[in-house]
Amino acid sequence: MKFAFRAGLALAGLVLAAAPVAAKEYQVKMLNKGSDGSLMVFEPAYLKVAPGDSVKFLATQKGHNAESVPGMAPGGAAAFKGKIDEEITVKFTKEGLYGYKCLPHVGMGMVGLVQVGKAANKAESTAGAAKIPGLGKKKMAALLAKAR
Ligand SMILES: [Cu+2]
Repeated sequence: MKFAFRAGLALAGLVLAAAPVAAKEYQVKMLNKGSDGSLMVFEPAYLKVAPGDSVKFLATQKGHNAESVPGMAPGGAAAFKGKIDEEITVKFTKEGLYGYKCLPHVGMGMVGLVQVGKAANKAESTAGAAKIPGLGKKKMAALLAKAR
């Protein structure tokens, strides 16, 4: 019995070791106040992930959503749009940059950027970011500067 259990564990270990690199799930908090004191933020606002990874947007504080910024995604990637206070998980399969925003607070700078693999669509994303209103535009430009 004991031996069978150990053998089972060893087998499970082998299966895990043989599997391809497992896709990861990252978390982004939607906050009224970030850890640096700035108001209305996604944290972390910039994330670099691998194709196949997911990001879960957590309604850590109330009154926010996460949705794609038009023009800020690689060609063929589906747009996403969470409702207010809705926790959505987005799986990113196509390489490139994905800009997103909180609809009520985009003008206050509540934007974020996910880089999936290489930043191949940086020029297009920069054009899309230029149409973001208010402080969101400035914040997104700073996030895009991290993408290379
Ligand atoms: Cu918000």
